[in-house]
Amino acid sequence: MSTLLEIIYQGVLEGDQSEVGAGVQNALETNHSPSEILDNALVPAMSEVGSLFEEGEYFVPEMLISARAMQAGMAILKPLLVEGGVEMLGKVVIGTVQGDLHDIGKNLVTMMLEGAGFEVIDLGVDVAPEKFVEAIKDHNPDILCMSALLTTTMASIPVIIEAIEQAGLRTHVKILIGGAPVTQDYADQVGADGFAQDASRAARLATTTLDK
Ligand code: B1M
Repeated sequence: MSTLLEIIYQGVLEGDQSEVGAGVQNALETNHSPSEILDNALVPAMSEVGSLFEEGEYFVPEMLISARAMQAGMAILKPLLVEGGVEMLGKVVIGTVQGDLHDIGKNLVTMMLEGAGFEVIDLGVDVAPEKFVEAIKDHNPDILCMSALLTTTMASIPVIIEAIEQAGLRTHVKILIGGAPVTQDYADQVGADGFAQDASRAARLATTTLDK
């Protein structure tokens, strides 16, 4: 890895937004391509952050700070990647289900998905079933992610899956779910394609789901 890419990598690990921003600018000026910076510095750094989180070395605050540093780099790269027609890994629509206003976990999942190379359309919180259906029609995502933090709002997940089925779109999209009260058993019970217990595992699951 070149020194500049190494600086960006370390900047993400340390959660240093200005170092990552400046590093990305410098790398672009010295003829590193946007996709090289993404694939060889930002994505592996976020993957390392995910591993450190799973090993208990990093906690939610460190992960959030690193994700924001990664996003500082992504903000510079995104228009160039779009302009250059660089293919993202896949497209994800994500939202917190109807009745639920918790978004910290969802935002973290979004950041990890972006860090893994996905284009993510975030519908926000309190998302009604018909909004999820509309978003599938509008954006044609590979994956739909739902977040639920309350035992009461968890019950919205099967309602949303039913609405997607009714709209004839169930086979168009893989459905992954998560949030504190959600479990693998629940995912199986409601007919989701997968469950992830945290943001790092969600990004990994999304990547492996694409291969299926
Ligand atoms: Co609320 N709240 N809250 N709350 N709140 C909980 C969830 C609660 C467990 C607290 C408690 O009582 N101990 C409890 C739920 C009990 C239950 O139903 N089992 C609770 C309650 C009751 C409520 C209210 C009803 C309180 C009230 O008004 N009486 C109310 C509901 C409002 C509503 O949603 N309609 C409410 C409100 C709020 C605040 C607005 C004050 C605030 C939210 C701010 C915000 O999100 N912008 C809040 C907070 C902060 C919490 C706690 C303290 C923290 C949640 C959080 O952000 N965790 C929470 C208690 C707790 O968890 N210790 C609590 C950090 C976050 C990184 O983790 O969200 O679990 P988490 O996300 C993880 C994983 O779950 C997973 O990855 C994430 C990152 O690793 N994940 C996914 C999440 N989504 C995923 C999607 C995926 C995959 C993985 O898709 C594939």
